Amino acid sequence: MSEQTTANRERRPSRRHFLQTGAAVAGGGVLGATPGMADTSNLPPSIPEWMKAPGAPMGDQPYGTPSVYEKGVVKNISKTLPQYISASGRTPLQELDGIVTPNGLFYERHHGGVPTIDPAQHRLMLHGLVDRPLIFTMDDIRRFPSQSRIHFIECSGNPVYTKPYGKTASDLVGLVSCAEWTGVMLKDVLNEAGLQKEAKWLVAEGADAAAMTRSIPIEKCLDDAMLVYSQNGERLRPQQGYPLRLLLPGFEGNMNIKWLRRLKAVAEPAYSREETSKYTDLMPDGTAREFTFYMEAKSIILRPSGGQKLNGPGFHEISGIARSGHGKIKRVEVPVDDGKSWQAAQLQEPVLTRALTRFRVPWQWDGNPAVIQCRAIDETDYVQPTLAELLAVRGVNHFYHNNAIWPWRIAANGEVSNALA
Ligand SMILES: Nc1nc2c(c(=O)[nH]1)N[C@H]1C(S)=C(S)[C@@H](COP(=O)(O)O)O[C@H]1N2
Ligand SMILES: [Mo]
Repeated sequence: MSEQTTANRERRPSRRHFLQTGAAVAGGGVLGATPGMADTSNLPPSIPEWMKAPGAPMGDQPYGTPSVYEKGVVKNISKTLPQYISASGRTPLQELDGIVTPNGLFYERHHGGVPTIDPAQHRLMLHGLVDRPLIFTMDDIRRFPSQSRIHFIECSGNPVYTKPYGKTASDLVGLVSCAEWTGVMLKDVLNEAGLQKEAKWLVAEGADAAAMTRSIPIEKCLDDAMLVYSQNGERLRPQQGYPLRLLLPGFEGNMNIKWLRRLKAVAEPAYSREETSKYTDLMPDGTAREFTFYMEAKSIILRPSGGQKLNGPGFHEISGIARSGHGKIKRVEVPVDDGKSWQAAQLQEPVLTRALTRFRVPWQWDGNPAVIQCRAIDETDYVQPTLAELLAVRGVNHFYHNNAIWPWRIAANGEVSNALA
């Protein structure tokens, strides 16, 4: 936190101050009184302290930050990985609303750290089976017609099958985020170079120390693949691939090459490390499933979810997110009648292709221990499976591509925990 924001915070009365002042007030019938908050001087009918003097001057924060009361809403960063070799930071999904992930909370996954790239010195090289090999500056890229589209990106290890599963939704499936991306259609750039008919794949390479390299089928490159330079209206964050990233809507996160420096048109895939030793799945018959491009339909309840606590029986809204690499979400369902049938949740508009979709279900909790869960159905009519169903097909050596239904257990005291942990 900068010195300016620290100073700014100290000018304001802290929340802890309120929480520490004196004994709990009896909330009885006082509209708006917060249980446990002794100081009621800022509550109706009083004029709150923050109305009695002008607020902080605007110049303090030329780039805004969230309220000081929201400073706990941050990325969930793994302490166990060697950060400069392999690092991940998860989106605090259960703290967010809607479908767009704020840029500061977009999940991160790096294999060689985050490079600091001067956009003036960055180039994209396009070569191989093309009529005219080309090298583009960032200005050259920005001269192509632009497009803005909302899409999710998700790591295919979200969650992996083998690790102990986390406590919160973020621990479990925080390696997914969604943004409005702006850039250019890859097909327009390929047309400029003149793709030869033998070109069946593009090998994409990142300008990080990992030189992340993946082979992309040409059909995807000529469909909705983009070269993006902006994320939710501003330039990409360094963590998301500044100044240029390959966006492959619906494909596993790993193929969305960040810090994109090279595209080579080829006849055969490169069989790089990331598509052989990694990001393939060992099947029960001993063969490895390779090139699992699309992320299958998936959903998770975020409210209530692991680590949260219901403050008593009665009405609670169940809310969560769903997505499918194959297109739009058609339905999200929650079980009713003790699991004998499923009921459709309300989908929040807009329901976009290969984007997060928010769903809601009104729910009455009777105060007894309960299990809540949801399943997504996409426009191809694929139904999100249970973990048992997935394991039956894929065996115990599978690692990536886990899109199982994830139930939460609610205890009689309202505490929510991971029902499969
Ligand atoms: N150049 C490069 N691109 C990369 C990676 C990387 O380490 N280097 N990580 C990949 C992986 S495994 C994922 S899941 C996504 C993560 O994107 P994000 O950090 O913007 O969330 O980027 C992919 N692209
Ligand atoms: Mo990933």
